[in-house]
Parts: sequence; structure tokens; C-alpha cells
Amino acid sequence: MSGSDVRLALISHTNVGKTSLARTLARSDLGEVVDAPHTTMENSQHLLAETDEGDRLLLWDTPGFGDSMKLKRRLEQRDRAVGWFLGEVWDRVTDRALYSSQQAMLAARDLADVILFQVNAAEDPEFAIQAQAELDMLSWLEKPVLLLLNQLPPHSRRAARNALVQRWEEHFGKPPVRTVLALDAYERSWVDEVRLLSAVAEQLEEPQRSAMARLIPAWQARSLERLEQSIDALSNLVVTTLRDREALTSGQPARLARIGALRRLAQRLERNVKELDAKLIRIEELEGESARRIDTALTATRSHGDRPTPLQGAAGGAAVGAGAGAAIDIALGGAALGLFTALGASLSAAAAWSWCQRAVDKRTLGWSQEFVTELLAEAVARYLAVTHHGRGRGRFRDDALDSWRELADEAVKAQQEAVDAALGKPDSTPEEDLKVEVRVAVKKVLIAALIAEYPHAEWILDSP
Ligand SMILES: Nc1nc2c(ncn2[C@@H]2O[C@H](COP(=O)(O)OP(=O)(O)OP(=O)(O)O)[C@@H](O)[C@H]2O)c(=O)[nH]1
Ligand SMILES: [Mg+2]
Repeated sequence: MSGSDVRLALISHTNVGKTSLARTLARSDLGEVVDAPHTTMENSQHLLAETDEGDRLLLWDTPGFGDSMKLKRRLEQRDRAVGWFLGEVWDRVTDRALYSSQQAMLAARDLADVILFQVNAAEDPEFAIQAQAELDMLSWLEKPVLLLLNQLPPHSRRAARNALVQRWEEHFGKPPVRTVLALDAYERSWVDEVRLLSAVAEQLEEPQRSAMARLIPAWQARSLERLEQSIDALSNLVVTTLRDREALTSGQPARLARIGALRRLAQRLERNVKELDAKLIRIEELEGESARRIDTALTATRSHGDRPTPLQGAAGGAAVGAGAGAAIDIALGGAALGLFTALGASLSAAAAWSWCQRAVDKRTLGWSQEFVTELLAEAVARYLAVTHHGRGRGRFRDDALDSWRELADEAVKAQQEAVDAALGKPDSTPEEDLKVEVRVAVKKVLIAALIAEYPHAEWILDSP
């Protein structure tokens, strides 16, 4: 075997988020994460990726720097005696800060080819004096440093991230820092991860540069495999929903028959959406669940929009005196809670018909194309929320969902033609063809969303 090791070390002031990022990148609940200084006390190595050629990508989690300004002053007084400092024996209990700083410097000096230095992006770079002192000390080791911004404002999209990167570049974009990247352990995506690895590759010499050229495609291939599996999951939901039919019970007043059929369709849909969430979470190797019901998700996102969507318009018009939420409730499961009896009568034909339409035989009800298009956007938002959820944050919760809906809507709109073509004729298209066509459209929408968020990453989305 002719492979090489590429070694990365996570270094930062204590409590910035090294272990959280290590968990996210290694996809495992390694180490200890606590909101307190000096939680991690020893250097530990984790395997991120390997190749058949015997290359290994290794990540070191390290204890954080303690009082770095004081330490730097002391080292400078001793004529930059890093050797002295690293040779001392510090008590890990009584000299926690010095012991941790020493471990960090040892890892940076002896265990790393590239240093990943994290800073809390909530700090103002102009006043980040601890980080400056730490970078000064690291610069004595003459190793390449990548500056990673974490703890970004929740749900920061492209423009906000770029602005932060630019501001930190202005202050820290000089040696030893080679590159500044936004990489939040809670909300990064696999596209960010591949970009991080390619930034690492740029800093390496042979033979590690070649090792990285083999490790990156391995990482990328695994990520793209997850993307393909997610596309399958989304496509299945769309095809199932497009073809779902419910018979109108005969002998009932027309409106009651329609509401009954709609309710049964909605219950199945809710189950299928939960199943989609569970699948997406499994594909990303996370744990957790989506607690929210599909009706809440569909209505909550609607109410933020400034344009009334077909769904909102229909619901608003339908529920005279009852409110849009109630109308949706009635249709999508509220009935099961007994609201049906109380409010059922206020559900007008308009509401039911905007989501549903009679099939050609006039005796069965199915979802309308408009509704399935809404559902597709919702499903894309769910994919984006799950794939951005970093393991460092623990179990998946769907509170980031709404923040992805706008991007999902735009991506659907950008691919409207493909979406319309795929969803337009569910009854006249053979099922196998329908599956293929829907899959093509879903993939186009997902890629459009990812490229809108990561415009410089088109190459990452191409198969290696
Ligand atoms: N919002 C946000 N919070 C984070 C992130 N990473 C870590 N945190 C929080 O920061 C705190 C410290 O996280 P750790 O991962 O333990 O930090 P560390 O750098 O390993 O800390 P030490 O081992 O003590 O030096 C925790 O409360 C985390 O929840 C991040 O990317 N985003
Ligand atoms: Mg730690």
C-alpha cells in the first residue's frame, strides 16, 4: 500500500466548539460537549475517511487554549521559548488552563499537517484578542492554518455567511491563516465539508496532496450517495401522493363524502411525510424525529409568505369564522380529533377542491397537481433541514424547517417546467415512467436549491 495519512487538528480557545465539530465531521457522538471551559482534557484522534490505497484522513480533537494573552506574554518574555513551555509538566487539575494550552500546542506542533482553528463568529473580530494571541503562538510553528467560523447566527444563509467571512478575512486573512471558511457544527452541510477538505488539500505537499486527491472523491461519493437516497425518498412520497385515490362513499351527502375522503387521504399523507422524515434522518446517520405534523408544517410556512398561495387562499375562504388553521385542521386530521363534527359544515367545496380533484371516474378523490407541487417544496425544505443538521447538535429537531422553505420554493419555481411536466399527468403515465420522470424533476429541484445556497460548489455536485 502506498497511502499516506493526512492529519488535521482542531484548535481553538476553550469552549468554542472543537468537540462539536469533531462529532459532526466524524458522524459519531465522540468526546464530551459541555458549555463550560476545559471540558476536553486530552488529545484524541478520530478516523474521518480512508481509501483502498491505504490513505487515512485523521482528525485530532484537542483541549482548548486557556488564558492565552497571559501565556503569550510569558512565552515572549522567554524569547519565544515554546520548547520550554512544551517541556514543562503542568498539573491537569490545578493548572487546567496551562495544561490544556500545552496539549493544544503539542497537537498543533506534533500531530497536525493542517491546523483547523475555530473562532466564535458572534465575537467582533476587531476585539478577538484571545484568538489573536493564539494565532500568534501558532504562527511560531509555521504550519498552515484554516480559520473556521462557528456559532453563526441561527439559520444564516449565503449572504450572511459571506459577510461574516469577509469581515474576519479583513482582520485575520494573513499568515498563519491561509483561508477563512464558515463552518458551523450545528448547521453546516456536506457541501461545506467537501469544500473544507479541498481547502485542506491546497495546503499540503506531496505525498499528502495526492492522498487528499484520493480521499476527497471518497468523501464526496459517500455524500452524493446520501443525496441520491434522499432523492429516492422524496420521489417516492411525490409519486405515492400523486397516485393516491380515495373513493367517495356513496349514499352520503356530497360534501360529507368529500370531507371523509379528504380526511382519509390526509391521514395517509401525514403518515408518509413522517416516514419521509424518518428516512432522511436515517440516511444522514442522525437520530431524532420530526415532531411536527404535516398540516402544521404546511400551514405554518404558508402564513409567513407575503403572497397567498392556493392553499392559504382556499383555506381562508373556506373557513368562514373559523380561521384558516381550523379549516386545515378539519381537512388534515382535525376531523380525527372531533373538530369535524363541530366545524365540518364550514369546510366549503372551494377548499377541498383546491387540494383535491375528482379522478376521471368521478367517484374517487385524489390530490391536485397544485397541492403536490406545494408538498414537493415542503419535502425539499425537509431534506435541507435534515442534511444541514450537524451531529454536534444532538438529536434532529425540525425547528430549522421554516427557514429552508423559501429556498425550496425558489428552487421549485426555477424548475417549474420540469415539475409541471412530471406531475401533470399521473393517470395517463405508466407508473414506472412516472417514477422516472418525478425522480428527474426532484433531482433538478434539489440540485437547484443546493447550487443557489452554494454557488461555488457546482463541481461538488458532479459525480466524481
Ligand atoms: N451555535 C453553535 N454552538 C456551538 C457550536 N459548537 C459548539 N457550540 C456550543 O459551544 C459549547 C462548547 O462546545 P464544545 O464542542 O464542548 O467546545 P470545545 O471547544 O470542545 O470545548 P473544550 O473542550 O472545553 O475546549 C457547547 O455548549 C456547544 O453547544 C456551533 O457550531 N454552533
Ligand atoms: Mg472539547
